[in-house]
Amino acid sequence: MKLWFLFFGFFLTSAIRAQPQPSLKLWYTKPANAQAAEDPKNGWKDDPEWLKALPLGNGSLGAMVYGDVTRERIQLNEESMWSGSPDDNNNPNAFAAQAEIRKLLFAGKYKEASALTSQTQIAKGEGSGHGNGSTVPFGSFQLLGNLFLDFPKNLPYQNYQRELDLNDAVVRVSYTQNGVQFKREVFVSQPDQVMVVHLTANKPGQLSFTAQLSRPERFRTYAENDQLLMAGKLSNGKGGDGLAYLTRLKAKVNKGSVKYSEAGLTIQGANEVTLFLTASTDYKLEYPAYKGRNYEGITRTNLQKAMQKSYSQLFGKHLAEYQPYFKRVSFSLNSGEDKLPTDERLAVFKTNPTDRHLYELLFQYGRYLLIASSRPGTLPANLQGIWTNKLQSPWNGDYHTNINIQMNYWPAEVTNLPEMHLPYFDLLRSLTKPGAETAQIHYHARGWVIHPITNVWGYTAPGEEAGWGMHTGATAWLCQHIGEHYRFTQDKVFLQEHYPVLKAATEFYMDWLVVNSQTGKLVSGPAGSPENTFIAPDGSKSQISMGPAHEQQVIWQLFNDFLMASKVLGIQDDWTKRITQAQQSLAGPQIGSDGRLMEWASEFQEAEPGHRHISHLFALHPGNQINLVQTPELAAAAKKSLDYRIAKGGGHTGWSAAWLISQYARLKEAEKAKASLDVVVTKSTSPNLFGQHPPFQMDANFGTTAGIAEMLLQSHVQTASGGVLIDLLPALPASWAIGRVSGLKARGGFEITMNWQNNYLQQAEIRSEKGGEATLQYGGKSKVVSLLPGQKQVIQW
Ligand code: FUC
Repeated sequence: MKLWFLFFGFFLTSAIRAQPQPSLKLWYTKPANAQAAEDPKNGWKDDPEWLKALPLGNGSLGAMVYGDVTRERIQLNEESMWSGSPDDNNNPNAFAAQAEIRKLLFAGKYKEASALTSQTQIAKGEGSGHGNGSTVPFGSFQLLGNLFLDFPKNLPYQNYQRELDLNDAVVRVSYTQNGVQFKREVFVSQPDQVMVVHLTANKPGQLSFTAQLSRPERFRTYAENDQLLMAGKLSNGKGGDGLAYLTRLKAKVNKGSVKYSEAGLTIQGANEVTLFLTASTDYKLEYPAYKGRNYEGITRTNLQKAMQKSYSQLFGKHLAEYQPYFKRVSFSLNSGEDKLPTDERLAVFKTNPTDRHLYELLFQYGRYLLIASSRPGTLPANLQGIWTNKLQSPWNGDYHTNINIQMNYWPAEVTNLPEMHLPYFDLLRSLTKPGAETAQIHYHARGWVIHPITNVWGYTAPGEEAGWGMHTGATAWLCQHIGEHYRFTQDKVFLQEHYPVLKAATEFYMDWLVVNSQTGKLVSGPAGSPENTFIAPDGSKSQISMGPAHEQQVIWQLFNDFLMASKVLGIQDDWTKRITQAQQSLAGPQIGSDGRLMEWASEFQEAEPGHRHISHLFALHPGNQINLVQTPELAAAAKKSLDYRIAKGGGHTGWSAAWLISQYARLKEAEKAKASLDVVVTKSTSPNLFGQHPPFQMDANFGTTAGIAEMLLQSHVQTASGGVLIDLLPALPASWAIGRVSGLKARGGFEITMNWQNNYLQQAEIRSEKGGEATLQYGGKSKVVSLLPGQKQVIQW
């Protein structure tokens, strides 16, 4: 057994022993083919070359850089490029049928109950258009367009390399052609709200090209005041125009000439060129109009201001804003030098999954992508982050609230990016008003409600099909993030501001829950267990029941978090008493006759035993109602459920496999967590390391980063006295024998840095943001640490 050293009273300022930092580049020796045809109308079919292009973003402006030599293509995105418009989807006939549906369900008449639910509970109108909503009011997230740079010389080239460096968020392309070395650097600046493309050559006068802006539909380009503009209006889904957008492009050259015309911007014989691109729409996240941003003025001012700065000034400001976020966390598995291009690495991994560098890279890539798609003040990251090359993105590139948007934000707190979480809360708050209308009309209930999908237009009605559309648990699940943001940051002002959102959610569920007269327990329903189907005793296949485990668990968590928030804010009143009672009366998790955690209130046969959702395991992760310390029997039942799901083919989509990493990590099943991680890498990762459902879906990236963090650090369990229990390296697989991670966050406002050798923790540094006590745990030993604000302590294990 190792010796147990604890140094108290030493507040070391020196960092824990450093290890070489892994290179954090995605790099390739071939371009993505910018000439390949793509199908912008079909989101369900990925375009293979697009999945080789490299993503950049500042939360609102996104770019996919192909790095092709003769024709560069930078595919452009803007976060609010949404077709559609606000719509009334609330169904006034819903409420009248609910009592009857419940009666039928309690009587075991699932067939009749499902039929009546389908008839009466679904959205009015076209809902999401079955995930193809670009031409209906729901709308779709769409590409902004393309910036093409056409170079006249189609000559052979050598020494080609392109890379995305996560350390500075720059895409670099370099090659030699005809004895001249060419370089391109592209980044999207947050402080200057501009995309910058910098082109150089090592001989004078070598840069000549034409730049064009285009889009598959609804655009015109024109030259004005020495700018190239692309403008248009998207479809509002009701036969008219919706959002208006504008893109501006301007060049600065060293020597040579620039000419602007309708056809494009032409550069002749320059030594060095810097292109500046700004873009915006008139979208505003403001119910009920969602319009009114001065997009013309914003794009003009941003462009003018950026043009006044030198390239190095712009780059310096970009770095000064980006790096403090990114560099908060480092992660090394001692992987050695990075000598293999990323796509080749990935190909090797598929047959020999031992490449530790890919884990390092994927972990940091998820953090990078979150910074690039979700900065303070922007819309939150959608199903595709902010990157789509489609007019019709799969599932409309929307916000799915039955796992997907939540998974996007799982890495935010633990990997020390709480600011990137803020757009999620902006969206959440904006949904409470339309959600209150839905609660009133559908359920005659107080508070607010949302179902499994939403968009930028305040969609809160159920889906257009009852099976997947009756996810009344989404409100509670979304609200879990309020509790988590507070637990990690200890930010009371934030908690105060979001308390009304939590409280209104509890009001909804208090009106929605009913007593099951057979058990006396409170149950939710009619409701689905996200998107799973059972075979009812009457032989019918159904998704609707009373009290599915998932709903019971998310409501338990909401009540739990509401009571935690009330306590922190010093609120104890009649309502907190009622919620305390209601939480105790909720039907709780049950173990079936085969030892598995039950997904529905009765032991139904599953129509799809390997279903991708594991909604009934919410309580294990991301919730904390079930855990190894306080509820070991339920945790064992959850493990059986997980193992069974996988044995039957579960975890087959990117996000689903990624969720399993965290689930197994919470069970301290290190090798199984790693096996799920390996599934994500081998089956659900594109050459540019974008996650795959398939098609491309970014939650797998975010879920992977969160899963790796969960393997390294956990803090979801409370000690008997209500304090924070911090588990160090709770699920470290054998092959990760040496490593170091710095800057991870634990609940309670702590920051942790650790290194390990021979699979054994060497040192852990704990730093407290706001002061407090935590119990650290590793290798069967635990130690209580008490720190003042800003204080840190190093512990040798
Ligand atoms: C969820 C999943 C699907 C898909 C969609 C966007 O509802 O069931 O697999 O990821 O969202």
